[in-house]
Amino acid sequence: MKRFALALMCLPGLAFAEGLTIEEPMVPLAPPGVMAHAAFMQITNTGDSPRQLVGVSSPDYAMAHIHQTSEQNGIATMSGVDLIEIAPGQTVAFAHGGLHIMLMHPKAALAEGDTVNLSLLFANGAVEPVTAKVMRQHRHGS
Ligand SMILES: [Cu+2]
Repeated sequence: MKRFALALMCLPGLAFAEGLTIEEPMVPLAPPGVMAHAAFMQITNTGDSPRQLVGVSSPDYAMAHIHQTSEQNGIATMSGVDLIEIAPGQTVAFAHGGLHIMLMHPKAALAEGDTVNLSLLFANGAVEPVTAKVMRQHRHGS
């Protein structure tokens, strides 16, 4: 998302997001050579006005997008998400099989315990920095 990075630099008085709680940000450890990673977390709007999540960026990857996995006729497909509205008091979960942050082409190999830097961009121009931990995850499917 080069365009996004550029737009950020042009924003005067960049504001950090307030009234948001990010819990359990993590990137499941992927086998070496896998070029697509995912990031998961829970985002809670602890403020009193709705928030619109409109994008994500990461300096650690060539590309980062918000994706939604949905299953149709037993086949999982992913599509891009342009806007996620988070109502006051609402928690939006990014998790396996649903919303996730798609991370493409890591700039360096990641090991367990490493961290991935993410920035969540909101419609009001606020940016929420998130540090996700690379963790081993035992599960079947994805
Ligand atoms: Cu995806």
